Amino acid sequence: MYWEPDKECMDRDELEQLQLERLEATINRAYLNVPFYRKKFDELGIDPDQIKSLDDLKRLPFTTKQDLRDNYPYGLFAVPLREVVRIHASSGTTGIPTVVGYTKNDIKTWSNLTARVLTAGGVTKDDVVQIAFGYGLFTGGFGLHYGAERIGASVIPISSGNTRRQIKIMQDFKTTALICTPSYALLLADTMYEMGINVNGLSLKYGLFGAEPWSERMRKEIEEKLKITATDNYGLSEVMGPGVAGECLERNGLHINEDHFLVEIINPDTLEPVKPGEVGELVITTLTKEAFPMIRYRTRDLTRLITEPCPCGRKFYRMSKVLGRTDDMLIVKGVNVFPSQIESVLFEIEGTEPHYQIIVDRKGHLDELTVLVEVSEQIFFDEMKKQHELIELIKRRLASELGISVEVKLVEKKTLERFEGKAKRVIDRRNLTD
Ligand code: DLL
Repeated sequence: MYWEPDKECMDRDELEQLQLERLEATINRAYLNVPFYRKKFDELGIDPDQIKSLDDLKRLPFTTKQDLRDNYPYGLFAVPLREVVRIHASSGTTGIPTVVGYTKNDIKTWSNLTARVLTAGGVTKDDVVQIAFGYGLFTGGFGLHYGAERIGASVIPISSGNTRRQIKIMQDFKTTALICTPSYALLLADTMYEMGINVNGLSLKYGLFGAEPWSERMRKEIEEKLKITATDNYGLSEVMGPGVAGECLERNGLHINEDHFLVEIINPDTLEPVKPGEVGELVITTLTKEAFPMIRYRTRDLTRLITEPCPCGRKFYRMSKVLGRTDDMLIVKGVNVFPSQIESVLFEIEGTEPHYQIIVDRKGHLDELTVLVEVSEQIFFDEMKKQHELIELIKRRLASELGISVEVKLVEKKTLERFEGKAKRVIDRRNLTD
């Protein structure tokens, strides 16, 4: 049930003591070995020895993705390359990738932390684990692979893509746990139905999904279609990859591995901490990383902290499912719109499929938001009047949720693009027409 019960069920006092010791060590290591941090600390007149409590963390500067880019490729490494045994990178959207490194110890820690997440999601040494995350510079495949091996599960490192082959292997190798993005899980499920495969004949029990936001509706849909228990897990390459946080079988928030990561939730505008339990941007400080320590990294991910005890017995605080990213936020007609708001409206409406696409355009000087919604065949071929009613209903609901008017188009099942990795649901055409 637990991978490291002495850590995962640690008392808060003991945990905070450990966090402080590790924080002091991390700050010293960063100050001594990374000129970028030394310069920033010196500019602010901060002496690492002045950090004497967890609260003192607030005095330290934030680190952003831009800092990683400015120091491309190895500028933020705290050890010489000789000690680095693995390098990963994320491509990002702006061109310059962010590069991260791991020492031998970092890889050990990483495997342990993904082993925790996998165990919390139900995986044991008796499982056959199909890892359909990409293997390569992306951290998803390798990160979870090492954890699953550490547990002693039988790992199928199939990587992403080739959906029909995934399904054949799932059948023949008797896969019991599937690991990929939630959107790929849905694509696998839909392809199975198309191929006429009876999912009851599969051996699948658990699905561990992450690397992109997904709604409770999507969880329900995946669980029903694949007949599994689906948990969410979170991470980002800048601070490690998968293994930062993961749900237990209660499926009510993701336990953060707080003995390795110190988290804060801030208001992204004022940069001040939000009130306990409020939604804000997650900021992470690594506590044990050797090659690539991160101090107050602004993740851009929006979530809230859940401090109430979890019935599973783990003492680590949980974070709610990620609600979106601050940089996913669209400003349409001057109003802030998050794709997750649109998804949650569609969730409430009967007859719509979990596939949608958001298109933002500019006609003249006016922004226009169009939501394409897949609907069941029955509705698509229904009489015009019924379709019209559905469109009007979605429009009304969206307008009241978002505060702006939105165009809605119904599209036939399977017309919108499907994804083997992270889904891309927003197309912003405004730059092209500006
Ligand atoms: O996506 C690491 C990962 C791999 C996590 C496999 C879980 C499973 P990056 O490619 O660096 O790393 O992307 C990190 O993805 O800042 C979030 O915006 C988003 N993200 C990751 N996990 C979740 C999740 C990996 N469970 C970025 N829910 C993060 C929502 C997630 N968003």
